Amino acid sequence: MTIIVTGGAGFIGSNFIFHMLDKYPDDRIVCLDKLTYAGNLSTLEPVMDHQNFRFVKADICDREAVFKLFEEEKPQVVVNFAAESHVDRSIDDPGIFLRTNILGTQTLMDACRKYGIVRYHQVSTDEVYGDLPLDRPDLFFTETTPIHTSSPYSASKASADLLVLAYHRTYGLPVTISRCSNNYGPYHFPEKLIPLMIANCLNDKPLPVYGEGLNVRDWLYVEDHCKAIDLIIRKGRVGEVYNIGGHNEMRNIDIVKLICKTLGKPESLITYVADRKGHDMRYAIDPAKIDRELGWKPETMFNDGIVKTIQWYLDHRAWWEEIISGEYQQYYENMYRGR
Ligand code: NAD
Ligand code: TDX
Repeated sequence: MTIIVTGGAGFIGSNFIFHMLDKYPDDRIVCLDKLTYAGNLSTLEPVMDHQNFRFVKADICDREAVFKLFEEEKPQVVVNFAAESHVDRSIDDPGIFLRTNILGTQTLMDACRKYGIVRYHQVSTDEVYGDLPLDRPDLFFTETTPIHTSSPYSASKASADLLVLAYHRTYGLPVTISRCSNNYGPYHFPEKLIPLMIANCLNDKPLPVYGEGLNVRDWLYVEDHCKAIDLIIRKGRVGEVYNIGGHNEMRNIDIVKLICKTLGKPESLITYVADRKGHDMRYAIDPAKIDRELGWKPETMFNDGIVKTIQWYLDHRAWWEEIISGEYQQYYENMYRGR
């Protein structure tokens, strides 16, 4: 089987490629990635020479390049991870989010229609459901929770989801969608909460917590997300949406304190900064459907996963230090200056 994985030089896509090549060494994986600021070819170094792996640098919005690749590879499965993924950047400049996340999805599905595939899988997010109040811990997102987005990022992901379902209904494209909660683990780009706090702690820099740090996210170890997608593309029902989450809700401030404690750094590094505009309060996934239909359950508990993750950042300093030098430095200055 040939699988095109878009966005495979990013955080979750790269972990997915490692998982797939390890588990199914006879399947061919073709990674299509534009290598934006968030894509890193060095991440894929361990598999670059794998005989069943090919990397192609291209934009998912580039119709000609995408169609050419489909013509060459005739994939059976497409898994679309490629996206602009950082909420703060979408608040700053929404345009590229609409282009990549919506029009890129359309381009990929048009290629799927033209060349024929067995499955198109859209990697979506729990953020399409909006947020839940802190005082209603009994409420969770299910697959039938109405779409109710807050940021340009989540609006672009929700738009793509609707387009995917429309291509299924209108053209009969065999699609599935997964909506996962916050991931953490190796190769997480250091602009996101957990890797940013680890990197800043290690450099004895202030730890910028938005608002009061009371917002809740439902954290899942990245490998568990990859295993869930693997199951969905093989056994999931066409036309269906599957929520993925670990029932592991944590307040931001508690995560930051845990990172300080694990690294032996003082909590005095914590700095409360201006809140994110439109900041979602709480995300919480009900993963009952994927458990019931596909037998998926998270395997890594947060206490183990966070220790493994911190250790990974300690062991791979060169990977993230290169990222936070250069262009990223300018982003950091702009995002956090005077906040
Ligand atoms: P990431 O930002 O780490 O990686 C995105 C990758 O997509 C990068 O390699 C980048 O170069 C590539 N890319 C961006 N624009 C492209 C384009 N136009 N053409 C081709 N490639 C392009 O993102 P991530 O955290 O790995 O997220 C992957 C997917 O999972 C996204 O669709 C995101 O919405 C979704 N998701 C992420 C999380 C999370 O916690 N990180 C949770 C749920 C869902
Ligand atoms: O410096 C920070 N300080 C801070 O308090 C950063 C970067 C974040 N935060 C807060 C904002 C959020 O409440 O931490 C929480 C997590 O923030 P992010 O890591 O930016 O993730 P989030 O906004 O929850 O979105 C993530 O999960 C869903 C991914 O980036 C999305 O791609 C995914 O869809």
